[in-house]
This record gives sequence, structure tokens and C-alpha cells, in this order.
Amino acid sequence: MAFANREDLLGRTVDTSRAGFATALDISCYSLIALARAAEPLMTGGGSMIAMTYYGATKATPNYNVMGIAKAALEASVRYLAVDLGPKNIRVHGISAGPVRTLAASGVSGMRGMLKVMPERAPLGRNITVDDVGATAAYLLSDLSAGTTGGIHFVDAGFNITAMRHPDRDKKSG
Ligand code: 0WE
Repeated sequence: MAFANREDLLGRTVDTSRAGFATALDISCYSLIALARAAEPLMTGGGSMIAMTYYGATKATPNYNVMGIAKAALEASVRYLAVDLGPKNIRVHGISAGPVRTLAASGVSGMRGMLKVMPERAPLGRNITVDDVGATAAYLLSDLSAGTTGGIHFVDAGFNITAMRHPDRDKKSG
């Protein structure tokens, strides 16, 4: 669950109001802590939960602004919650998805540009799909990932591990 006021996803982060900051952090970060606290007594035989995050948590990304700050707090929350709930065999994960066309993304200007750049820059040479994210979620919620908790798992066609595009990438051979 995430939300920032529309005016805080444009322009300069330095102009973020105290109220806008509180809204973004409350809805986008505290919600995970509240959910984890509510789920804990229900997960008597252990369990697994996932937060959705984004690259803008660790890299300053145009216009993502206060959402990047909220996602940084969210990713830290994943780690602290994983420590708290680990003894009960409740695992906590983050999935950091690349840009996908979703309802939330429909309110985001510049989405088209990001969807165009991903296939050009990402190692896998394509955008990710909702099914890519779903498959990783199924893994993290299942016992296949029984030995992992507290991690941020990128489903972004490898975009986050690159610094620069290879200069020969699109050269024709021969
Ligand atoms: O986390 C997000 C966006 C979440 C989001 C979307 C909206 C749109 C409508 C949070 N709050 C609002 N508030 C609204 O009023 N993403 C990862 C998608 C996203 O949003 C961006 C991005 C990307 C990617 C905003 C600016 C720049 C890049």
C-alpha cells in the first residue's frame, strides 16, 4: 500500500510539506508495521509477508521524491520486522519491481519514458510483467524461500545492477 499527494510527486523534494511527508510515510511505510502487528497472532505456524518497493528508495529518481524517502523507510522496516518476527518463523520480504503499467502507475507522468528506457538499458532487454512479480511473490510466500528473510528482491530485468549501458549493445555484427 502506498500513497503520496500528487503535488509531492512533481517538482522538488525540498518543497515537500510536513503534512505531505506525514501522509506519504504513514500510508506507504507505517501501514506495513500495522499489518505485521495484526498478522503476527494469526500466523501461529509461521508465515511470510511481502512489501512492494521501488528503486527510488536507494537512488534519487526524478519526481519520485517523497515516495523514495518513504520506500527507504519501508525497506528498513522490512529488515527490522524480519528481526522481530524471525523467532516465530514469520518471514518479511520486499519486492522492488521495475516499472509496470498498473492502476497506480496510470497517475504517474513520465511512465511512458521509463517503459521505453527499460528494454534499452536492462540486462534482460525487456520490461517486466505482472506475472514476473507474481512468480517472485509465490516463491517468497512459499517454503521454497524458507531460508530467506529481510531481503529486498529486485524484479526489474536486472536494471538495478547496471551503471552504464554497454556502448556496443545495439551494434550490428558482421
Ligand atoms: O510507487 C510508485 C507510485 C505510487 C504512487 C502513485 C500515485 C499516483 C497518484 C503513490 N502515490 C500516488 N499518488 C497519486 O495521487 N511507483 C513505483 C510508480 C511510480 O511512481 C512514480 C514513478 C514510478 C516508477 C512517480 C514519479 C516518478 C516515477
